[in-house]
Amino acid sequence: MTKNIKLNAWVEEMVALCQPDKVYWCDGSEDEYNRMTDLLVKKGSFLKLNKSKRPNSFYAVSDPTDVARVEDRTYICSSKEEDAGPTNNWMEPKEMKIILKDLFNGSMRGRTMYVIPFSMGPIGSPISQIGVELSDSPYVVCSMRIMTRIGTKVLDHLGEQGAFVPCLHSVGSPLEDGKQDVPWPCNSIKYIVHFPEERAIWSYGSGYGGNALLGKKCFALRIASVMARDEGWLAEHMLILGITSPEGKKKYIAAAFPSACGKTNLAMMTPTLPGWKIETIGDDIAWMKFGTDGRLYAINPEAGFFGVAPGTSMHTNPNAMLSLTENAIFTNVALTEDKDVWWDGMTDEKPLHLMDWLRRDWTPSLQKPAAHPNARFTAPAKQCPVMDAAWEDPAGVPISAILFGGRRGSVIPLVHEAMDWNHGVFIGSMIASETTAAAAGAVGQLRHDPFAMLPFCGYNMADYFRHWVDMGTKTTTDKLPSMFYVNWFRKNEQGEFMWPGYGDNIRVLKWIFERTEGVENYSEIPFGKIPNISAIDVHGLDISDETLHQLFNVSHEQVLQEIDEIKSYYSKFGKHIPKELLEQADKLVQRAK
Ligand code: O2Y
Ligand code: MN
Repeated sequence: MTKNIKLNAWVEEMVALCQPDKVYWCDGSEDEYNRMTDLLVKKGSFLKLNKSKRPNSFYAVSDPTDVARVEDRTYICSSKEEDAGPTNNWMEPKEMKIILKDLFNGSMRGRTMYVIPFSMGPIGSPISQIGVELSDSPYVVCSMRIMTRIGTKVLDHLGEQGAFVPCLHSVGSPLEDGKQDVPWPCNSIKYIVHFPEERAIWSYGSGYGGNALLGKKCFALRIASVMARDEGWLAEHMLILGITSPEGKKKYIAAAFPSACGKTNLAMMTPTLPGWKIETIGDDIAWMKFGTDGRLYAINPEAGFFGVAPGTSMHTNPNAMLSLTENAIFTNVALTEDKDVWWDGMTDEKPLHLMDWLRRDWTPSLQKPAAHPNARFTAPAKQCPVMDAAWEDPAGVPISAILFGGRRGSVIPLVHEAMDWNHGVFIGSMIASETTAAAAGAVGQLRHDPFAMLPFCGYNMADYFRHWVDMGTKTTTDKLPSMFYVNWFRKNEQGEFMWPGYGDNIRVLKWIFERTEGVENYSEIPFGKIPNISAIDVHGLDISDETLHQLFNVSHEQVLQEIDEIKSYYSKFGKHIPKELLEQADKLVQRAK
């Protein structure tokens, strides 16, 4: 219980609806975490990993039908359909509540309802927000303890009158009439529902990731984007990193990339250029507010990493690997004979025998993946060796540059800089990417993903563009971050990646750093400013001049095609598209002439 009257009343109402056998208020302690993991081990949901290899770490496999965010089951229930916009699923809120109340009615029978008070961001930061998740999943409790700040300290901060976002979650698998539990309970019916005006979240039927850890995508992006619009700040699908030059000058960069485009890798990058240092503030979400000095300050609202495991290795992301050495949870990866974890791409040499994520025997000769492509690690951010000293600073860090990126095999240059803020908003709105396994659905198709927010914007995407345009008027131009579009994924005619990526991306970040210092080492193409070829530091890199030129080459036809693409995309939004963005499209046409 708490002194917060609204919270008590809401919990009481939801208990009456969901009818759990017990209600447990999480205090967030280590002892509680240990009891919860013991319970999960006893239930068969967790397997404790070899403590000499991976201390205090656990292995879970989900139901094979519950492996990723379910975008087609995700709804934004604003009163008016127009306010959800053409990119979101919508239903009238009262109609949706009837469906949900029917589903949640008795959904927790035979289970415990866990009350999880959580803070998104350091407790007490003027940028942070509080939520309370009610869940019947102990897996969610353990994951929320890693991913957010939970427990009594949050309730203490909330006090009697504090506001919170109510987040109701049930796996939708009541245990009545002696029904046996399963290691990963869930329901074939799934609803991930947001009520933006009420600032409430109801999630039913899934126990996985973004569907169930409601602080992350549901609150920190979909609901927070609405709060940010109404209150004049930004809630973004962005990593935040600190970059220090060999001279010791430090800046912070935020970067938006669609799901599974390497945000975690960039956030924790080991630079290949001597003397440069990258430190991590966050790998997925940024909340940004203007400070009294007129600059934009960002916090990472999360406290952990929920990263894609396949492809993560000591080559691709050593700092992520070192973050996972203890106190971690692994979901849908493979299990080694000595009870450690393995996933595709983790080591050059494959283990001789594994149990795959479907609990089947696996040997390399099968020539199929051992882990699910969206298998995840969950680990405390503080374990990352390159966490920035300011990562929990309640004031946030000042942002000098904002990067947009996507997975584009052609057309988009390795890097280009926006001419000004509105042009930056335009290029953010232009992001398109080849799809990956992070969301259920087809892989490898090009989809528009403006600001990497397509699955995460809690209101009409074109109104969200308007909010970005408006944010540019709230301070002086010199205080606004510069904006850039990067593309690490360009391919040559043979279909091979032309840019090495990973630690070599520092070469692009170095140019960006210099541009924020006002170094005039660029030329203009219709898309924007690109580095003079000599301005990309290729020292120690085996890359031909021809490849370097190709990385920036965009034909006239490709520019015209991209303009047609964006104009036809904008037409979906009708009168909601800000005139400033239509002007940017016209300017691009002019520059292309
Ligand atoms: O599959 C999920 O539920 C997780 S998706 C995810 C997790 C961490 C960071 N980003 C994402 C994403 O889809 O953008
Ligand atoms: Mn993400």
